Amino acid sequence: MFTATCVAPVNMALVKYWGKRNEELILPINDSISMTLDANEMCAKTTVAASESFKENRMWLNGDEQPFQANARLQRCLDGVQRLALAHGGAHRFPLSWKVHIASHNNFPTAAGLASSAAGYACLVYTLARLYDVPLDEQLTTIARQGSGSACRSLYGGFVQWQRGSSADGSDSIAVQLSPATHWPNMHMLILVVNDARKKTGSTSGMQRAVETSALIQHRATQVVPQRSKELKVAIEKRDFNAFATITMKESNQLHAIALDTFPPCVYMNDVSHSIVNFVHEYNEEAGSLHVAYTFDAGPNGCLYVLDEHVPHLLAAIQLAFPNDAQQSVEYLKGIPVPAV
Ligand code: 2P0
Repeated sequence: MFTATCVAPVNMALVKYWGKRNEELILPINDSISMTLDANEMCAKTTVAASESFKENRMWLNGDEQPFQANARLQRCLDGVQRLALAHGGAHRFPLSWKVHIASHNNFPTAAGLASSAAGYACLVYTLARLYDVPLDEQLTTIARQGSGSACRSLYGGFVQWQRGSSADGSDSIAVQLSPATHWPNMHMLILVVNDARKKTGSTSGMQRAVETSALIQHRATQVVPQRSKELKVAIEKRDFNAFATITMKESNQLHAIALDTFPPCVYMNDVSHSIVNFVHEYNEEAGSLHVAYTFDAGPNGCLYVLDEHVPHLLAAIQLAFPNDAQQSVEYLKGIPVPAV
């Protein structure tokens, strides 16, 4: 038996991926940019074993067996990595025909809008690549993308761009690292878990419905995102927190505006999410400049970006604004330093 075990962290989008131009190949309608968390914090951990004695491919997620054959994305990731292995001269240690058993665990809520599929599929594809001796390069990101779009960004640390690409086969829809986490070492993320229940409308169906029904989404993809992506890359390069924060918050707001413009609408943020938004704007107003930025994915949980020097003051203000005895609301709060690579 041969085995490989890897961990992959979640990434949080700054410029959001929302909408596909090809559902099967998972090709997006716009570029997206994200920041990857420390691999020791919110992550997926996957072990893959290959053995001559296994009768069929099997997969367990958080201890529960998942139907393998019925999961086209899972099958596509396995086929994709095996194809790359063949292109690199075949799996060197054992025949590619051997079946695999895959066990994956998330150390955070699954499908609560906390990028669990991003970490999960990135981890699966990377672990398969290790097992079959396939190198991490842009081709591997195209396989992770076919597991879950945002997964291609979790193959790299730091700041990462998923390029939309223009080819019909998706070969140029790849993730590239813009800069490693060490480029902006005092950048922190705080995750505010408002609700860790499984979300009602998943991202895949939410964005599909948006492409079909939103009058605003094409304007966003063609007129807004290209400019914002350019500006955010410059902000990251210059470590310009003010520009970074402005673009990030506007991106979050536009994602949720598109979700509401979808018919029937997708409502991901709740009252607590909106009070976090208000809190951040009031906090920045009092600070006299932008000290903190929020972003919300397809769920109610908030992600705050803040520089190291402002973390203690911000944490104290959050605890005052969302006191422990008032919640249900903010159940869990964790500072996640960006790792040194
Ligand atoms: C993102 N999200 O850029 C955006 C922002 C959620 C909001 O990527 O259908 O789970 O598997 O490609 O990757 C969530 O979508 O969707 C997502 P599929 P995915 O991070």
